[in-house]
Amino acid sequence: MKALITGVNGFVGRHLEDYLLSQQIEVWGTSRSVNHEQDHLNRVQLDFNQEEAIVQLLNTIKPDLIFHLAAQSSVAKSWVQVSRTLDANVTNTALFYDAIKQSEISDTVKILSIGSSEEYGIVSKENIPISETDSLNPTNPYGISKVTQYMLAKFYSSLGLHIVHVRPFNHIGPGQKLGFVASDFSYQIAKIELGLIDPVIKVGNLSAKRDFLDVRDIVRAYGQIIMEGVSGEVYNICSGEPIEISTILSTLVSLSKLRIEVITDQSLLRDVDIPLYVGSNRKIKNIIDWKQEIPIDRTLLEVLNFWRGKIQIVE
Ligand code: A2R
Ligand code: GDD
Repeated sequence: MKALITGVNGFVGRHLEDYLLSQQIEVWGTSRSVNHEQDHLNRVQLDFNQEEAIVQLLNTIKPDLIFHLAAQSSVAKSWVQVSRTLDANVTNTALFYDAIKQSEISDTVKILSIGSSEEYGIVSKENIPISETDSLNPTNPYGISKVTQYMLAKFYSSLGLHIVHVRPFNHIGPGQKLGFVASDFSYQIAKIELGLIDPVIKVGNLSAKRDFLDVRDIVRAYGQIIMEGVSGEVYNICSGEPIEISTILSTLVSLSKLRIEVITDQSLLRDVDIPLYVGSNRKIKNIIDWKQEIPIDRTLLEVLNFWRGKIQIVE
């Protein structure tokens, strides 16, 4: 069995590659820029606007599975990069599906489309935990792009491609970039521990509640749902448990033995920040044998240790 991951060098892509390799699946991965040091990792260069080249690539590799991860992944960035977010997440996805349709694998390949809990946007209290049938009211360009990706998944599915759409809720873990809450807090704590900055941590909205999973639990679900999910259908991937952002902060601070002052950085506050996202995972559990395995406290320690190691190497 062969898999192709777009955006393989990103946070989730690397964890997904590890998981698939552990399942004896051959993995190929695309990036907009590939250097020769990565050749042994089956990396291939891919520009989404080069349709002919993508068709050729698919005809050469002939993957059985395609995980389409490549995207502008930051909600915060999407407020200031609206058209870039739509280009990366919507236009590129349509171009990619067109190329798949023209390739020799169009009848056989199984595709996973990555959406987001941000597709739900404003949710009324009686709809908590959020189910896949709840209405979609996105409140930011990222959420809009992911709803559109969902529409594209349904559209191309109706044209004959096998595409399953997933809505992962927040996922964190070692290797995540800055710009996401657990990494942003851990990075600052690691710098404070080394005396590189004053013992003051800058934060955004601490009152929001999110449904967090470890990225390794998420990619395990991806690996199974691509095989078992129904084309054109959508599946939440979530824990079902809300955690307040203030708890993420206090857990990380408690893992460090330091006294740290917390201040709100106005630039980290968003115009709209949904107060509560918590999902129902009933639908996915009906289809695959999956449950959360990694407790979030363990993930947070690993994220902090990741930044501790990285800062020591860099500074
Ligand atoms: O091409 P690279 O190697 O720079 O990979 C990046 C790729 N990417 C893009 N590809 C095409 N056109 C773009 N405008 C574009 N912007 C980014 O997607 C990047 O490494 C990869 C995504 O990696 P991360 O930003 O680390 O996102 P993460 O957390 O791995 O998210 C994976 C998927 C995305 O669909 C998210 O929206 C969703 O999971 O949460
Ligand atoms: N990034 C960040 N940095 N967020 C902060 C901070 C901070 O310093 N302080 C508080 N927050 C709050 C945000 O306002 C938001 O309510 C919450 O922490 C989570 O923010 P992010 O980690 O940036 O994630 P996100 O929820 O916006 O988006 C992530 O989850 C989506 C699924 O729900 C991303 O991984 C998306 O790609 C993913 O689709």
